[in-house]
Amino acid sequence: MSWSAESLYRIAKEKYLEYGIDTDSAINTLKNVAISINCWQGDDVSGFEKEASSLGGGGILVTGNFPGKPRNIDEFRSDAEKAFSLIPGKKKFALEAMHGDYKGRLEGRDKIEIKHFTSWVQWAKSLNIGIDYNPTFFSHDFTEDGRTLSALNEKIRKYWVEHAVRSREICNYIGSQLKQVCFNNIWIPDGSKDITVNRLKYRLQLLKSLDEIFAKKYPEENMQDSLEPKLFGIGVESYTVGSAEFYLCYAVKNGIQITLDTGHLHPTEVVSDKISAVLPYVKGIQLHVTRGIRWDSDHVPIIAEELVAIMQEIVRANALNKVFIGTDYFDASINRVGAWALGARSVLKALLIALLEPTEKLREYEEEGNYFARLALLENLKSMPWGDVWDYFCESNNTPKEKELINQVMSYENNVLRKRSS
Ligand code: RNT
Ligand code: ZN
Repeated sequence: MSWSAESLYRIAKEKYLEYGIDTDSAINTLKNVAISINCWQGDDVSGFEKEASSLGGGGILVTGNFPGKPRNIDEFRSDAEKAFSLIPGKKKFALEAMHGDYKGRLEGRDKIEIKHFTSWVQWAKSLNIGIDYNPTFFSHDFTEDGRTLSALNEKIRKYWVEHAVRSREICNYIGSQLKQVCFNNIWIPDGSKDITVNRLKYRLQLLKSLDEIFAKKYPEENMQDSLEPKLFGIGVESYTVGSAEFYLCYAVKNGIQITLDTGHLHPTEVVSDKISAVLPYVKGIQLHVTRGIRWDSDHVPIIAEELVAIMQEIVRANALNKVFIGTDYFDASINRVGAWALGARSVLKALLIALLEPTEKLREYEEEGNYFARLALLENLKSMPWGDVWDYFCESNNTPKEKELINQVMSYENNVLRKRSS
C-alpha cells in the first residue's frame, strides 16, 4: 500500500502536536525563508569572462570532471532553472562578478558595468527570485603575489578597489530592479604561504581599501555589504590578510555584516556557537553553508549535527531576519545540478528540523536545571517523522519528494547533460 504525502503528513502533524509543535506554522516559516544558492556550484567556479575561465589561486580548488558542464551562459541558466525546480521555497541566486554576461568582451575587472548584469536581472525577474553578489578577486593575474586589496603597489590595489566600487553600484542596481536587497559579499584570496613579516602592513592596506570601497552609501533596501573572513587556504597556509578578527572588528565598527562560512574555521571551531556571539554586535550574518572534509574542501552539504545546530541557533535566537542563509560549495565530481539541489535541500531540511522543536519546553527544562529531561527530549526529537513533513512541503511546492529526486536528476542528466559535448 502506498500512502500519499498528505496522509502521512496528517499523522506526522498529530505526533508533533503531542509536543505542542504546529507543523503548519513551521512549513509556513520555511516557505518564506529565501535561501541564497551559490551559482558557482554549476560551473566549477569558471565564470564567463574572457580573461580567466578556470578557477585559479587563492586557496580554493575544484576537483572532478563530471560530464555536462555548461558551455555558455544559456546552458548555465537552464541548469540553474532545473535545480530551482528541485528546490522548494523562496530562492536567491548568488552570483560572482565573473558570471556577468560579458559576451566574451570584458576588458578588465575594473571595467565591469551595470550592463553586464541586466540580463541577469531580467532572468531573475522571470523566475521571481532574488540575486546576491560577490566581487571576484581570485583567478586573476593582476595581483601582487596574490594580494589584491592588500597590495602595497598602488596600481594593483586601486585596480581591485575599482572592481569593488563598481560591484557595489551593480548591487544597488540589482536590488533596486528586483525590489529586494542584493547582498554584496567580499572575500579576497590575499595571504601567504610562508612566514610573513609585513602582517600589519598588508592589513592596514586592506583597511584603507575597505574605507575607500565603502565610502559611498547606498539605500539599505537595495544593497548591503558583508565581509568574509577565512583561516587559510591551500598555498596560503601561513597568513590570511582578511582574518576573522580583522573583519569582525571592521564590520562592527562600520555597521556592516559578517559572513560565516562553515569551512573557514579551525577544525574544532563551529559556526553554530559563533552566531549568538556576534549577533548582538553585527548588522547581520551571511551564512555560507559548505561541508569541509579535513579542510575547506567545499563538499555538498548534507544533514549533519553541526548543520542542524546552526539552524537551531538561528531559530532559537529568533534571528531569521538577521541571519541570511546561503550555500557555498562546488563539487565537480558528481552531477552538478543534482549537487545544487541536494545541498540546498539539505540546508532546508536542517532548517525544518530546527523549526519543529519545542524550544519553550527545552528552555523550561534548562532553566529548572533538569538537564536530563533537556537531553532526553532533544534525543527524542531525532526520531520524529520530520521526513513526512518535508515530503508534504516539497509536494505542495511542486518540487519532488525525497524519493523522486534521483530520477528527476537522472533524466536531466540523460536528456540534457550527457548530450553536451565538451
Ligand atoms: C572562498 C570563499 C568564497 C568563495 C566564493 C567562490 O573560500 O568561501 O565565498 O567560495 O567566492
Ligand atoms: Zn564562502
